[in-house]
Amino acid sequence: MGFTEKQEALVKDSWEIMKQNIPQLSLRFFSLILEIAPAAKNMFSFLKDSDEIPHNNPKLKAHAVKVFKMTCESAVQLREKGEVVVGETTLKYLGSVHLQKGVIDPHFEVVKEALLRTVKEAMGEKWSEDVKEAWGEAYDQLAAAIKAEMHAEA
Ligand code: HEM
Ligand code: ISQ
Repeated sequence: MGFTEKQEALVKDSWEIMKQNIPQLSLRFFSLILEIAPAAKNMFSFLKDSDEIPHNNPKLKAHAVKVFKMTCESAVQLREKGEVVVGETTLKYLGSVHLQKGVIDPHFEVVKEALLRTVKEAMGEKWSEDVKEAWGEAYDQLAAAIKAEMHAEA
Protein backbone atom coordinates (compact mmCIF):
# COMPACT_ATOMS: atom_id res chain seq x y z
CA MET A 1 0.00 0.00 0.00
CA GLY A 2 1.24 3.46 -0.87
CA PHE A 3 1.97 6.23 1.56
CA THR A 4 -1.16 8.26 2.14
CA GLU A 5 -1.78 11.96 2.54
CA LYS A 6 -2.84 11.27 6.10
CA GLN A 7 0.41 9.50 6.86
CA GLU A 8 2.40 12.37 5.42
CA ALA A 9 0.41 14.78 7.58
CA LEU A 10 1.01 12.67 10.71
CA VAL A 11 4.76 12.84 10.17
CA LYS A 12 4.82 16.55 9.31
CA ASP A 13 2.53 17.58 12.16
CA SER A 14 4.46 15.67 14.77
CA TRP A 15 7.74 17.11 13.53
CA GLU A 16 6.25 20.62 13.84
CA ILE A 17 5.60 19.90 17.50
CA MET A 18 8.92 18.19 18.13
CA LYS A 19 11.10 20.83 16.58
CA GLN A 20 10.03 23.32 19.20
CA ASN A 21 12.34 21.51 21.55
CA ILE A 22 15.43 20.58 19.57
CA PRO A 23 17.94 20.51 22.44
CA GLN A 24 15.95 17.99 24.44
CA LEU A 25 14.88 16.02 21.40
CA SER A 26 18.37 15.56 20.03
CA LEU A 27 19.78 14.54 23.40
CA ARG A 28 16.99 12.07 24.02
CA PHE A 29 17.39 10.55 20.56
CA PHE A 30 21.11 10.12 20.99
CA SER A 31 20.76 8.77 24.54
CA LEU A 32 18.26 6.19 23.37
CA ILE A 33 20.60 4.99 20.63
CA LEU A 34 23.30 4.41 23.24
CA GLU A 35 20.84 2.87 25.67
CA ILE A 36 19.72 0.32 23.08
CA ALA A 37 23.22 -0.29 21.73
CA PRO A 38 25.91 0.81 24.21
CA ALA A 39 28.63 -0.40 21.85
CA ALA A 40 27.64 2.24 19.30
CA LYS A 41 29.24 4.77 21.62
CA ASN A 42 32.65 4.37 20.06
CA MET A 43 31.48 5.29 16.60
CA PHE A 44 30.46 8.83 17.45
CA SER A 45 33.01 11.62 17.60
CA PHE A 46 30.84 13.57 20.09
CA LEU A 47 31.96 11.15 22.78
CA LYS A 48 35.61 10.92 21.95
CA ASP A 49 36.96 12.41 25.14
CA SER A 50 34.28 11.63 27.64
CA ASP A 51 31.87 9.03 28.89
CA GLU A 52 29.08 11.50 29.25
CA ILE A 53 26.78 12.60 26.52
CA PRO A 54 27.60 16.25 25.87
CA HIS A 55 24.60 18.41 26.65
CA ASN A 56 25.36 21.18 24.28
CA ASN A 57 27.26 19.81 21.34
CA PRO A 58 26.24 21.69 18.17
CA LYS A 59 27.31 18.83 15.93
CA LEU A 60 25.27 16.29 17.83
CA LYS A 61 22.26 18.58 17.67
CA ALA A 62 22.65 19.32 13.97
CA HIS A 63 23.09 15.68 13.01
CA ALA A 64 20.16 14.52 15.11
CA VAL A 65 17.92 17.18 13.59
CA LYS A 66 19.04 16.14 10.13
CA VAL A 67 17.97 12.56 10.73
CA PHE A 68 14.47 13.75 11.67
CA LYS A 69 14.27 16.21 8.79
CA MET A 70 15.39 13.65 6.26
CA THR A 71 12.80 11.19 7.57
CA CYS A 72 10.15 13.90 7.13
CA GLU A 73 11.28 14.60 3.60
CA SER A 74 11.20 10.90 2.97
CA ALA A 75 7.53 10.87 4.02
CA VAL A 76 6.72 13.67 1.59
CA GLN A 77 8.43 11.86 -1.26
CA LEU A 78 6.79 8.57 -0.46
CA ARG A 79 3.41 10.22 -0.80
CA GLU A 80 4.31 12.22 -3.91
CA LYS A 81 6.36 9.69 -5.83
CA GLY A 82 5.94 6.40 -4.03
CA GLU A 83 9.66 6.18 -3.43
CA VAL A 84 12.43 8.00 -1.62
CA VAL A 85 14.91 9.94 -3.68
CA VAL A 86 17.83 11.49 -1.87
CA GLY A 87 20.06 13.82 -3.85
CA GLU A 88 22.84 11.91 -5.54
CA THR A 89 25.66 13.68 -3.71
CA THR A 90 23.92 13.58 -0.35
CA LEU A 91 23.33 9.88 -0.65
CA LYS A 92 26.88 9.15 -1.74
CA TYR A 93 28.20 11.28 1.09
CA LEU A 94 25.99 9.68 3.72
CA GLY A 95 26.85 6.23 2.40
CA SER A 96 30.54 6.86 2.73
CA VAL A 97 30.30 8.55 6.16
CA HIS A 98 28.40 5.63 7.63
CA LEU A 99 30.55 3.03 5.96
CA GLN A 100 33.67 4.72 7.24
CA LYS A 101 32.28 4.95 10.78
CA GLY A 102 31.72 1.21 10.80
CA VAL A 103 27.92 1.28 10.63
CA ILE A 104 26.36 -2.04 9.60
CA ASP A 105 22.80 -2.92 8.58
CA PRO A 106 21.51 -4.05 12.03
CA HIS A 107 22.42 -0.63 13.43
CA PHE A 108 19.63 0.86 11.34
CA GLU A 109 17.09 -1.04 13.46
CA VAL A 110 18.64 0.48 16.58
CA VAL A 111 18.33 4.00 15.23
CA LYS A 112 14.78 3.26 14.09
CA GLU A 113 13.77 2.09 17.55
CA ALA A 114 15.38 5.16 19.14
CA LEU A 115 13.70 7.48 16.64
CA LEU A 116 10.27 5.98 17.21
CA ARG A 117 10.67 6.12 20.98
CA THR A 118 11.77 9.75 20.76
CA VAL A 119 8.68 10.61 18.72
CA LYS A 120 6.48 8.66 21.11
CA GLU A 121 7.78 10.48 24.18
CA ALA A 122 7.51 13.85 22.46
CA MET A 123 3.96 13.25 21.27
CA GLY A 124 2.45 12.12 24.54
CA GLU A 125 -1.28 11.63 24.06
CA LYS A 126 -1.08 12.33 20.35
CA TRP A 127 0.99 9.20 19.80
CA SER A 128 -0.80 6.37 18.02
CA GLU A 129 -0.17 3.22 16.02
CA ASP A 130 -0.76 5.30 12.89
CA VAL A 131 1.95 7.78 13.86
CA LYS A 132 4.32 4.90 14.52
CA GLU A 133 3.55 3.25 11.19
CA ALA A 134 4.03 6.46 9.25
CA TRP A 135 7.38 7.38 10.81
CA GLY A 136 8.50 3.76 10.62
CA GLU A 137 7.76 3.48 6.92
CA ALA A 138 9.36 6.83 6.07
CA TYR A 139 12.46 5.84 8.03
CA ASP A 140 12.67 2.35 6.51
CA GLN A 141 12.64 3.71 2.97
CA LEU A 142 15.28 6.31 3.77
CA ALA A 143 17.43 3.72 5.54
CA ALA A 144 17.11 1.41 2.53
CA ALA A 145 18.47 4.12 0.25
CA ILE A 146 21.46 4.75 2.52
CA LYS A 147 22.14 1.04 2.98
CA ALA A 148 22.02 0.47 -0.78
CA GLU A 149 24.61 3.19 -1.23
CA MET A 150 26.78 1.66 1.49
CA HIS A 151 26.60 -1.73 -0.19
CA ALA A 152 27.38 -0.23 -3.57
CA GLU A 153 30.46 1.37 -2.14
CA ALA A 154 31.74 -1.45 0.06
C1 HEM B 1 26.65 10.84 10.79
C2 HEM B 1 22.13 10.73 9.08
C3 HEM B 1 21.74 6.09 10.37
C4 HEM B 1 25.85 6.54 12.88
C5 HEM B 1 25.47 11.19 10.19
C6 HEM B 1 25.21 12.48 9.59
C7 HEM B 1 23.94 12.45 9.13
C8 HEM B 1 23.39 11.15 9.42
C9 HEM B 1 23.19 13.56 8.41
C10 HEM B 1 26.16 13.64 9.53
C11 HEM B 1 27.11 13.51 8.38
C12 HEM B 1 28.08 14.67 8.36
O1 HEM B 1 27.69 15.77 8.01
O2 HEM B 1 29.24 14.45 8.72
C13 HEM B 1 21.64 9.44 9.23
C14 HEM B 1 20.37 8.96 8.72
C15 HEM B 1 20.27 7.65 9.08
C16 HEM B 1 21.47 7.32 9.82
C17 HEM B 1 19.38 9.81 7.94
C18 HEM B 1 19.17 6.64 8.84
C19 HEM B 1 18.15 6.78 8.03
C20 HEM B 1 22.81 5.81 11.19
C21 HEM B 1 23.01 4.57 11.87
C22 HEM B 1 24.15 4.71 12.60
C23 HEM B 1 24.68 6.03 12.36
C24 HEM B 1 22.12 3.35 11.75
C25 HEM B 1 24.74 3.67 13.53
C26 HEM B 1 24.48 3.66 14.82
C27 HEM B 1 26.45 7.70 12.48
C28 HEM B 1 27.79 8.12 12.90
C29 HEM B 1 28.02 9.36 12.28
C30 HEM B 1 26.83 9.68 11.51
C31 HEM B 1 28.71 7.33 13.81
C32 HEM B 1 29.25 10.24 12.43
C33 HEM B 1 29.01 11.20 13.56
C34 HEM B 1 30.27 11.93 13.98
O3 HEM B 1 31.01 11.34 14.77
O4 HEM B 1 30.49 13.05 13.53
N1 HEM B 1 24.34 10.40 10.07
N2 HEM B 1 22.27 8.43 9.89
N3 HEM B 1 23.84 6.68 11.51
N4 HEM B 1 25.90 8.66 11.66
FE1 HEM B 1 24.08 8.56 10.83
C1 ISQ C 1 23.82 10.31 13.17
N1 ISQ C 1 23.27 9.30 12.53
C2 ISQ C 1 22.21 8.71 13.06
C3 ISQ C 1 21.64 9.11 14.24
C4 ISQ C 1 22.21 10.16 14.93
C5 ISQ C 1 21.71 10.62 16.17
C6 ISQ C 1 22.30 11.67 16.82
C7 ISQ C 1 23.40 12.29 16.28
C8 ISQ C 1 23.90 11.86 15.07
C9 ISQ C 1 23.33 10.78 14.39
